[in-house]
Amino acid sequence: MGRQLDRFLAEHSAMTRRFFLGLGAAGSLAWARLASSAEAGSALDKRDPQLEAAIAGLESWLTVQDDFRDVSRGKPTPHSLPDEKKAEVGMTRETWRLEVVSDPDNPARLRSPLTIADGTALDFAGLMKLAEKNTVRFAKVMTCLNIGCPLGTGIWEGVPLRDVVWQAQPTENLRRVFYHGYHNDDPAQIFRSSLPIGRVFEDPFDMPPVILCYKLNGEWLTSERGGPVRVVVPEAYGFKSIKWVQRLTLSNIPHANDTYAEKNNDVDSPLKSFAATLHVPKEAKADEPLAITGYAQVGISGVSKVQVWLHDDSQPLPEDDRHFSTAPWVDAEILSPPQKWGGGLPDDKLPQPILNFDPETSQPKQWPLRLAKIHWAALLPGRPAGKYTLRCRTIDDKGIAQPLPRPFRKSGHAAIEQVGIKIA
Ligand SMILES: Nc1nc2c(c(=O)[nH]1)N[C@H]1C(S)=C(S)[C@@H](COP(=O)(O)O)O[C@H]1N2
Ligand SMILES: [Mo]
Repeated sequence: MGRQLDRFLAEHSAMTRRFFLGLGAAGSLAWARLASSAEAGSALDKRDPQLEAAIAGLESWLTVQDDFRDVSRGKPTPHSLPDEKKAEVGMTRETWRLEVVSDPDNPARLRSPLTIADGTALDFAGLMKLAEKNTVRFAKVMTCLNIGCPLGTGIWEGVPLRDVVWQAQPTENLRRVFYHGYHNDDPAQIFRSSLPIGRVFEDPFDMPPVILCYKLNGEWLTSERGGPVRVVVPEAYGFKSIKWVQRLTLSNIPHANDTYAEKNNDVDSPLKSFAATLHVPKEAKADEPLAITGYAQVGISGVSKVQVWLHDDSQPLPEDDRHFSTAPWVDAEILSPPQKWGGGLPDDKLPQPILNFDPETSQPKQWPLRLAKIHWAALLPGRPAGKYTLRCRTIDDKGIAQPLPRPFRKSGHAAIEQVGIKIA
């Protein structure tokens, strides 16, 4: 709250002053108190100690590479292969090769395909050459469409995928790119994803580019995270971010052909916003306030609010209201960017520059930062003994409450979380 308030006051001091002065004597006193407390950086920040303790216990904003949850197919999973085997099959920086070829079934016209057979495939040194000209970093939460909760948050670093696509010199009949990684040389184990080529060539709005990623939180991408090189698609669920990538196929196919589509997944669905709890007192004392914390995934539609609602289970639920839109929700506090980033960064220093971060201050230019994560906290007034259900939800930047605007499960998790609380 401190830094957020400082920044707010710096940006809006004239307006804020006018507002409080407009309220007369009481207003100008309030202004004076607000301004001096912002300078002192505290007075207004006094939170309930119980809530402060819950906030202090929150997970770090960035996740250490090894602490990401792993979602990898393959028998055996490619990252579990012995080092010699990894070297043999191109899963090390020394032996990695990326081919860029035309789709024989729906050919795109390429002047200069990159193939292992011709000795023209891209190697890691070639990728680093491209990185000298154009290195991209962005913050992103990796979330599996099927699991729903984030697997980890990182600063992903790489080269725009388009820089490599252009090396193949496509000239015509290119509508889609599909790509896969090492799969134990067994076609049945190929896990493929795809993108419209327009998304690769151009970045809509303030989205970062699709990248060939080789670093995470400033360190080489580990084998488990998909190293030496994986694709990372900023606004997509995890299945678009193919690990151990070895081949791009440029195609004239006009529709998605992702492996993930086979299990009824909506493969064109971008990341949704949703809230979840982290700390909830499962058993509490009557009439004592309840300290609650949680996180929210910030999807492409942003997050303008996080709200909570504690419902007495002995009372009826709102009628004909599947998404509880008429319930008495209250706003939680969205916490400012963290004081410490975590994620195993040396000296906790972010690598620079990062897209959508201010290089001077190392702070995100927008908060809540899209495609990443925020934390929130709420202190709910005490309640009489009984059984209760706590629910939380996000409101996006357009004012649309979770689980809308896209409530279907197979386009990604957005269901409203509910947690039981017993008050005795
Ligand atoms: N080659 C390959 N890439 C893959 C997968 C896979 O099984 N094989 N799983 C995908 C899925 S479904 C998800 S959710 C993410 C998970 O990334 P993580 O294991 O780094 O957390 O990787 C994606 N990339
Ligand atoms: Mo996934």
